[in-house]
Amino acid sequence: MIVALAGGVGAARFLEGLINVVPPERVTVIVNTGDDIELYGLYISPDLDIIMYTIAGIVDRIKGWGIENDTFNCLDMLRTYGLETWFLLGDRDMATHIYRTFLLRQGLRLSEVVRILSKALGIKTTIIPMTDDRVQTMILTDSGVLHFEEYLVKRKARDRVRGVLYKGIEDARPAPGVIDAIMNADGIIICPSNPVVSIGTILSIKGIREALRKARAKIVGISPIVGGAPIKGPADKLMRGLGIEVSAYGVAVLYRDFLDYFIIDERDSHLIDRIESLGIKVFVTNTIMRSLEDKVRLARLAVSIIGLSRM
Ligand code: FO1
Repeated sequence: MIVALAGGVGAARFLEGLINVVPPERVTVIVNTGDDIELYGLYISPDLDIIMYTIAGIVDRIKGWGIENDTFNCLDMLRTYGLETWFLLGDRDMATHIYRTFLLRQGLRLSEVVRILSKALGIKTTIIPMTDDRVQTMILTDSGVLHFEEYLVKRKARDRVRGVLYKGIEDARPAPGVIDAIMNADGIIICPSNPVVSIGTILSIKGIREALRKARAKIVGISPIVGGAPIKGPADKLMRGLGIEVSAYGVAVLYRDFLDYFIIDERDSHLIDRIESLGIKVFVTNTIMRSLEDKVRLARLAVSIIGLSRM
């Protein structure tokens, strides 16, 4: 089994390549839920949905989130009622949130809900939320403490970042299957996701980082930072705000205690020596994923590095 740690859009793009390189049922994805948010009484889980929709082949490919060809009638009506509608939830996407909330209210755990939704969408890959407990990534700014989605979408990441807080992390435990998957993996991939608020949140759950350190499988990461900037999202602002160097090296430092290999972009080849001085072997390639071929090529490299090319 290949185990991947994942956030949202960047991870989903990579995973699309991965399930073309190895059988989808041989992949387990552990997904960040720190971005989860309640709106209109509905439980919304952006990263889980991005991963599910992408693997199911129904994601809006332009945006990288939401469902393709979705309409926004429900949101328009909510706006008519005077509600805030800064988080763009499509009509079909809304059905996911309604059903998830309905199942959670019946007492099911988030991991059980994900299993039900995945099955309904015909997904063969195992998708597990990092935890069944409520964790919320909060961004400390001069305008106050903001939920990550409020910081990113409502306020367009314009506030200066002073710190990051994982609300609820102390009481959160890994979801069933998370630690087992890591300990029994044949190979582990850290997807090109935000190292602070996607992978960083997963790593903050008690026991996960330790499991990665102890895992017998080789661990390869893919840098989400290329040429000193993130491929997508606000990783640079968050890293800078926390005093972390905004580079593939800065990411490698965050993963240095468990990472064996790191794939960085050609534009960052000048960082090889610095990263390798951390005890991490570096591989250089074009990491930008535009086409399916790009995704497959990157996934094939990751899989071959961890020695699983014949799975
Ligand atoms: N991102 C945006 O930039 N604007 C949106 O209105 C928005 C809505 C949205 C709805 C459902 C969903 O699953 C994701 C959505 N995203 C939106 C993406 C999301 O904000 C982030 O990209 C992730 O949370 C970070 O991984």
